[in-house]
Amino acid sequence: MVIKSAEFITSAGTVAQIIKGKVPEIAVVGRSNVGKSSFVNFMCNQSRLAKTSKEPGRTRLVNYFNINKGEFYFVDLPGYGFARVSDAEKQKWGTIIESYFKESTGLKNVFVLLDIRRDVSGDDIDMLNYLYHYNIPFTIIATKGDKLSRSAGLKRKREIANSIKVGFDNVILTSSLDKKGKEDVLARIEQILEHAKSAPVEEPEELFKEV
Ligand SMILES: Nc1nc2c(ncn2[C@@H]2O[C@H](COP(=O)(O)OP(=O)(O)OP(=O)(O)O)[C@@H](O)[C@H]2O)c(=O)[nH]1
Ligand SMILES: [Mg+2]
Repeated sequence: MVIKSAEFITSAGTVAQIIKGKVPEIAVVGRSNVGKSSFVNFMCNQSRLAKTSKEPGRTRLVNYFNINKGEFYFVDLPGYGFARVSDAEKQKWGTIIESYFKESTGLKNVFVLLDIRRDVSGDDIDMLNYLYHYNIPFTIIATKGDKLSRSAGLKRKREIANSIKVGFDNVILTSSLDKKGKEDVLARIEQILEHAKSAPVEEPEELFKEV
């Protein structure tokens, strides 16, 4: 898998604007400031495709990026768990994230980004529980690997894997700054897209039917 081209398509801020198509989508979620937009740029070999910021809360809409002219879409979502926004605003972002999960017809996998230095938060656990509950496949990506030495990074990777009860190899360690981990992520994307081709398409109504 090689990312040859990446273009911004559109932003969605309302349910009606969420793309309901057949192109496979890989969504990127995580706490505000964890490095979602930087991750998209890093993976796409671009510096300003997705807007990034030192201030948490930069991304407020669902942003779609077309990878390799329709091979798949990266979907950069607003962050959660940012303390300094009002409850009303938090609710609005929560709503758009949830709307995305419910309305998207192309979603194949959710990349859940976790800061390598931080303990997994209640919001992260809520997100993982949500994905489990609705049977949405996900991938754990640890970000900002450059902030720790190699050995400290591996130790934290193990702690994160243990705390969310996934295998050590199921956490992909990356650094958008040092451009590390790209091959591992690309291999994962290839796997996801291969699987999407062979798996039957599930209707979202079925996916979200309460059991
Ligand atoms: N050291 C380091 N800093 C990073 C890395 N990735 C992102 N950052 C920094 O983290 C901050 C937040 O990055 P963003 O990519 O905007 O984070 P985000 O998750 O999209 O944030 P929201 O859109 O606000 O939810 C910026 O200052 C980035 O430069 C990384 O791999 N290493
Ligand atoms: Mg962002």
